[in-house]
Amino acid sequence: MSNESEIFQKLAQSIWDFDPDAAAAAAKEALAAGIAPARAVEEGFSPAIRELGDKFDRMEVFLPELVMAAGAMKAGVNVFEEAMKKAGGSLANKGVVVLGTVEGDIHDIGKTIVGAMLSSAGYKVVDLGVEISVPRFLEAADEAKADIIAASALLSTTMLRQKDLVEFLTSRGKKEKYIVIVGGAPVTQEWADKIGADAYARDAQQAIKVLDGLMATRRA
Ligand code: B1M
Repeated sequence: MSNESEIFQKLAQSIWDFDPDAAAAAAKEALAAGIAPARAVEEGFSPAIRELGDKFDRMEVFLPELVMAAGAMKAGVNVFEEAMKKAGGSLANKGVVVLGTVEGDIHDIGKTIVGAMLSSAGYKVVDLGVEISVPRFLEAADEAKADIIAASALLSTTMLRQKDLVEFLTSRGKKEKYIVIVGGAPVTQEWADKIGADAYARDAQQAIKVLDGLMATRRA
């Protein structure tokens, strides 16, 4: 069996090769080697896709390559998602999360990882998908009797929808009813504070930590 650094290398290489089968195989190898999905994503897949994102920025690769790389990453993330769902199935329900990527934004890989990690940590996650309008977040949260609304944004333009979400909840008198957490590559703690969100997380692991803390306070 390969050692950890060889597995991280295989995870990254599958993204650079735009190869979904290799990504799924490397993800299975990581699980079999006992590497936590969060580490495999953060140290294997993510640096490779971010490097491609930087090359895209410098016009060294173009949208088709980014789409193919994302396809490979999604195949690998699906393997982790399944494993994490199984792990979370037997845990106590820590709370209900309604999760989505905001309107105008189709980036869903990070959002899916956050959802899978929250499930594996014992939250019930209702993943609405991408391009979720502000009213839809609230409608789904009311329907699911959610505790938490989680909004992901990957574009500096669509971050503004997170602000709209908080304003909408306030205008409907629902701001205190839900914990609002925001995240995504351009999002910062400063931004979360500025728009009045209850929480910010830079990655899935931190989302669990922050939400565990807020839920404990809420239930105390
Ligand atoms: Co897009 N894209 N993209 N893209 N893309 C970025 C975001 C970009 C930074 C690339 C670049 O130029 N360097 C840039 C945004 C620039 C900006 O706004 N400042 C960009 C652009 C410009 C675009 C398009 C506009 C390109 C075009 O069409 N000309 C277009 C937008 C389409 C749209 O949404 N309307 C576009 C399209 C695409 C693809 C379809 C090709 C593909 C997405 C496929 C998919 O998701 N199904 C794609 C990809 C893959 C990327 C990059 C390369 C990688 C994103 C990713 O999956 N990262 C990205 C570059 C980058 O981010 N550096 C880029 C891996 C993932 C695990 O990390 O998503 O950050 P991330 O999630 C993390 C954390 O952020 C956090 O936890 C996750 C796990 O650790 N997190 C949360 C995420 N959500 C959270 C929510 C939380 C808490 C934490 O609580 C609610």
